Amino acid sequence: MTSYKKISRDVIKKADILLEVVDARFPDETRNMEVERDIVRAKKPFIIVLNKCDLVSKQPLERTKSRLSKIAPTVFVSSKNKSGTTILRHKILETANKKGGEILVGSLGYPNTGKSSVINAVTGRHRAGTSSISGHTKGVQHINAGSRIKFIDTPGVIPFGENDECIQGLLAVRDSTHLQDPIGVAMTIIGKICAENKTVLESSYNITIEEQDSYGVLELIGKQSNFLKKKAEVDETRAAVKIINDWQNGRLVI
Ligand SMILES: Nc1nc2c(ncn2[C@@H]2O[C@H](COP(=O)(O)OP(=O)(O)OP(=O)(O)O)[C@@H](O)[C@H]2O)c(=O)[nH]1
Ligand SMILES: [Mg+2]
Repeated sequence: MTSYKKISRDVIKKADILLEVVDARFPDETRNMEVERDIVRAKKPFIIVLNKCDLVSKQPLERTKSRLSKIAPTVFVSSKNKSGTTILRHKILETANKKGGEILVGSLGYPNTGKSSVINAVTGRHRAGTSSISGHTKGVQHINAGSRIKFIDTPGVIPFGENDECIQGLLAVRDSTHLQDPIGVAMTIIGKICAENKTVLESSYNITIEEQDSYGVLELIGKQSNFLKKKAEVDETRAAVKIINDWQNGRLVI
């Protein structure tokens, strides 16, 4: 068995309840069916934690929450703003459904989704190490959160597939300089934002979006930013890098 599967299955076996920590901006891509299947197979309850909810506005967040609640109890949290943490604490106590004794809570998810930050936010202390550079948590770590709750922090054990460069870009696991196809990643970001609320892009880049597709919007942003190559052609790569950096640094709130 690969080591990630071993860590993940060990944690599932040990824990009374699991948190699947996903990025609230793209929850579907950061959920992992295999992990969810393993949890269900082990007959353990789990909660989907939509973290980084400070980067998503209320309406889409509520929509995602009610959609995912059909799969498992879902809460949204901003570890950054420490919001949603009391609700999560209550949800853990309620979902674990354990009378008395300690509740061991395992946290699982892709690298950089904020697994350690969620634990710190609920604990109220910086006990789990965090970093903007993915792969920060190296081993499994136990953290006491008081009132019966004890967390198991894990490294981002879910591996990316061969074609997951885009998710790695969205999760800031790879920065714009380490992406083979920054234009593709930027177009995905544009597509996601336009599907929810194109005014975010219009006000951030001072543009007006009419009928353009994602590539057209990218060109518009490049033009407006004055990113030009020779013969006054738009430098799409430079525009893509700017958008990816803004997304990765939390400057684009959906
Ligand atoms: N805007 C925002 N950023 C967050 C939030 N939670 C975590 N982050 C950022 O996301 C990055 C990763 O956070 P970590 O808690 O280290 O993530 P992790 O999942 O434990 O990462 P690994 O241990 O490396 O797999 C850091 O730059 C955090 O500051 C949040 O609620 N909002
Ligand atoms: Mg971590």
